Amino acid sequence: MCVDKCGNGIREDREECDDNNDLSRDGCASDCTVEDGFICEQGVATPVVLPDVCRCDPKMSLAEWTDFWGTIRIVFDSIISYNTLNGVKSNIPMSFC
Ligand SMILES: [Ca+2]
Ligand SMILES: [Ca+2]
Repeated sequence: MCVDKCGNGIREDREECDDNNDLSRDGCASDCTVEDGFICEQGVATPVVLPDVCRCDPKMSLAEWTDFWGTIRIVFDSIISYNTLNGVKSNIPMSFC
């Protein structure tokens, strides 16, 4: 018998996501709905179906020039990680979304 089960890592009919656990606040809630501020993608690697991967979906709220030297200020509505030419400057867990 085949029964939809939230948390089994396989996205089934009525599930928006399934990240292979029954925890909330990690992007995919315990009822298999996508949580605010996250987007989830199904991790498909043929022929194996992997659990969904959920990550922050930060929205940029402001970008402006701050001076004549080419400095810009960019503001997001959540904590993000970002890269520069020197490498990753911040890598905040997505639970801070
Ligand atoms: Ca499932
Ligand atoms: Ca979860």
